[in-house]
Amino acid sequence: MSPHAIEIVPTGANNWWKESTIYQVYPASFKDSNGDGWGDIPGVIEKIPYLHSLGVDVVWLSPMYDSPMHDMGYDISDYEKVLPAYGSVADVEKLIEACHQRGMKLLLDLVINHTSDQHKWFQESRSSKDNAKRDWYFWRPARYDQDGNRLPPTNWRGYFAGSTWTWDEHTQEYYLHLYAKEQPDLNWESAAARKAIYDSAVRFWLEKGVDGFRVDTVNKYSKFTEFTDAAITDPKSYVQPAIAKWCNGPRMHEFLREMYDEVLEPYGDVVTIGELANTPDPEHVLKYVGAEAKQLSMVFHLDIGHVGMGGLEDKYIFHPWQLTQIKSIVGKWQSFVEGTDGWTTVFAENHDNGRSVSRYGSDAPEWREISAKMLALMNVALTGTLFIYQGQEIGMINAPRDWPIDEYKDIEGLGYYREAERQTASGVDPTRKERIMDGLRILARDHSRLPMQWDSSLHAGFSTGTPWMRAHDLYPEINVARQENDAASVLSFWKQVLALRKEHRHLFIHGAFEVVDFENQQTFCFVKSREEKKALVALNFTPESQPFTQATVAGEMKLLVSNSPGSSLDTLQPFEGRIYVS
Ligand code: TEU
Repeated sequence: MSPHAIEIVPTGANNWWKESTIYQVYPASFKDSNGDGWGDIPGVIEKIPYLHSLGVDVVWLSPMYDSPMHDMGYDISDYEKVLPAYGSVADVEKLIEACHQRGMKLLLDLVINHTSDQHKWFQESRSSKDNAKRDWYFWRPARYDQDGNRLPPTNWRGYFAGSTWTWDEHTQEYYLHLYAKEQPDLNWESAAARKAIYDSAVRFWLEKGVDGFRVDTVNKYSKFTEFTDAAITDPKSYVQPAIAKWCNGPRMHEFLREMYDEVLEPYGDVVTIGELANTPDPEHVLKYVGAEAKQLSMVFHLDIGHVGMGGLEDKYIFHPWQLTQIKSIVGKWQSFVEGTDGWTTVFAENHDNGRSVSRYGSDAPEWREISAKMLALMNVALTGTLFIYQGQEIGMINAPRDWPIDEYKDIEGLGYYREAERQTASGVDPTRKERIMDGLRILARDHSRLPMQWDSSLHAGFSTGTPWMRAHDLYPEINVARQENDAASVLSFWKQVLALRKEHRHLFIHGAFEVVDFENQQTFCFVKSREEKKALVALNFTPESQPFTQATVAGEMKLLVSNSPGSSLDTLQPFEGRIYVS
């Protein structure tokens, strides 16, 4: 049995995935085995022993399917084929075996709200209005204004800026895409389309032995198909934020239950982690993740990633945040499962967000390691399934602030930047271009997509070729090789605290959460409790010493771990984190 074997604590349903530590691999940037500048599956296989030594139980592999890569693989042209730069289906089967032989598991990314416009389904659908697959996507006629100018069917603004509709000259209709025009939305109202999705995207890989899926944009498959205009909230623009028009639509739970009953359940305890947007009501979330709902195992609540962001139309305008915002978000999604048959997730980073040290700690040279350890303590002490993103375990940070926009590759951030360039150039919003650039330096998805930093050799040991994206300038200082044998490193600290999380799983994975001293804007203290056991977690989110307001309580408990050993009981050092137990 693997040393990381997941012994289930009897709390509610015994599911293997509740106590797992899941590590997200972004294949393009993880490890390039053949020197073409792109990460690949053989490179992931090569690093499975490293992940196993870290204490990882499950690997979540972001999309590796064939794709034109407009959205880095979230635009899939063939669910049953692997992007040639990443390898082959046989390579994925070898990866599954490499995980399973170590008692680990492998999850894939399930992207079934949309396909690539190069998928054969869309190519058929767009070929003619009477094609059998025409209704596998959303096609609608144009509207016209009083001057006869053609307009899209609705005024909806997409996630990547611009309209959610693109005109098709050949069949003289618009098609819907919430994301890029190269990502047409599948019409889940079509039973034939759903069956094809289930067979090609889900069953094909379950038959290969995958253990579950992270489910992309999980609550957007059922649209409000009346396709009415969104309210005008941005008078400077024709297109308007319209997220409520496509999130949690009328058949959403029906579709997910159908997929569970017909596709997933026959394969046993297949785990599904939904990416759930725009669903602030915990009661509604329980309708997705309650065991009795038989839809999803758990979901990512994206709120933590939104700290510091503007609204949908201003996602990349940075807003200074207060620690109480983080306390509220963490507390909400820690507590909503208590006393229910639901489950929750813990994460601080993923491929869609800036690095947590840069966003919530400090990436200043003197603070980046200590704040990385402080954030590690927060993550390992929280209830739910824990997710770590590649590089988080060594304290990777955002790209240097002086990198120009040319170093940013992500379609979403570049969409916002180009739109801001136009608005600034036209005088509509003279400062928007600079404000968006400032926001991208903190919030851009690119920051999590720089090559993984393995060692101090050229390109951080990621590739012997020229990486598709520039490696961080600090890779000689921040890399796995430099940290693996350093007991004081961020990597060593993560290994230590992941083991403590398993040792004290009753409290850390299953315990009830309660924040204390909520109004304190410098320190975040919370209690985890289960039966007679209790843990007190104290986190200083500032680069200054702060009074430890819970010192009296802590004095009655045993210090389990600190990132600043030897500090005095009543004062938290800069970015100090401590966990006490009793
Ligand atoms: O992201 C979805 C996504 O980020 C938005 O729908 C999110 O809800 C919004 O930005 C508010 O935070 C997934 C993938 O993670 C992302 O990489 C893809 O670009 C996107 O879907 C399209 O597949």
